[in-house]
Amino acid sequence: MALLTPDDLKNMKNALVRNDRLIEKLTGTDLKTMCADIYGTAWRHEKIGIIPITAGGGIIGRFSESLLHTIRHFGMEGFITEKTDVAGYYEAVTAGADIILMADDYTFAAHNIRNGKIAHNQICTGIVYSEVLVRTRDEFFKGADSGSLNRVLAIGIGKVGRPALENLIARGCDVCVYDADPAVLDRIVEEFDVRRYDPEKPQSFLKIFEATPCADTIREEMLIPGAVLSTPGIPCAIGKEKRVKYNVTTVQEPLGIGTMSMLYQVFDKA
Ligand code: NAI
Ligand code: 1J1
Ligand code: MG
Repeated sequence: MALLTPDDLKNMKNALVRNDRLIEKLTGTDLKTMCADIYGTAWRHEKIGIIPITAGGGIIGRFSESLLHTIRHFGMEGFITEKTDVAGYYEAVTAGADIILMADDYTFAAHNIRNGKIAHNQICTGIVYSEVLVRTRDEFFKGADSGSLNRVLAIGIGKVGRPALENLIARGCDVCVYDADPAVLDRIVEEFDVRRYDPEKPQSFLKIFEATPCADTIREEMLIPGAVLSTPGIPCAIGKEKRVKYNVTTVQEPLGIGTMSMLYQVFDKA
């Protein structure tokens, strides 16, 4: 798995504000309201304990701080433990945390220790970024061919892309899939009722989901001008030049959006 670097998190505060506004512009609700609606849950002043974890690649600079910033930005309460790992876990629970956030190199989890619910970052990230496309209002694409409104191109069907694909299908989208690994692509078209993107017969889209660790995965021929790209992938799937040329609206942020999706998944039902 591609791990975040401190550099990826440098501008996350601005990115969070910008993307929250953008989500509201596209879907009509802000990120928090959208997450509450996806999972049917509500925040009831649960306290969130963030535990820095030293296992594997170790502490990532700005990681815990970015999580704390995210929850406070959205008006929630939390703290970062002084100790790490198991000592940090003990500290979080004894200090009254209701929900634990912690990540090693394989799993970033949110665990609600009151109701037992647990959430996985890759799954919740796929769900929330795909849901932005599902919820983007038709009016946003003024004058677009209405046949394109339900079609989504999904690029990178890995641990984030798969739950995104499942969500897009469950939400009734007509999905075209692409992955650089032919074995992955074969498996996906076998398992799901989706079409394979054929680079030899290019098709263009108004809605694109992307979750790969590569830059520049969006080819010009994939884009209808005015397209919306919802992508958790780092680095960004599209460069500035193409973004401007095709007037692409891009939802992308390195950590906070997925984290909000995890928290709402583990909150109690509304
Ligand atoms: P993964 O390795 O499980 O899946 C990536 C998939 O993309 C693979 O199937 C791979 O074959 C495919 N791929 C690679 N290069 C490609 C290319 N050039 N064109 C098309 N497909 C290509 O990775 P995972 O866990 O799904 O993460 C994907 C990305 O999302 C990573 O960059 C990760 O850092 C990022 N991420 C971002 C989060 C956020 O909140 N913004 C949260 C979690 C992950
Ligand atoms: C490691 C997180 C690795 C990622 C969202 O506690 C710490 O500082 C480290 N152990 C955190 N996972 O980078 C994933 C999570 C995007 N990428
Ligand atoms: Mg995110």
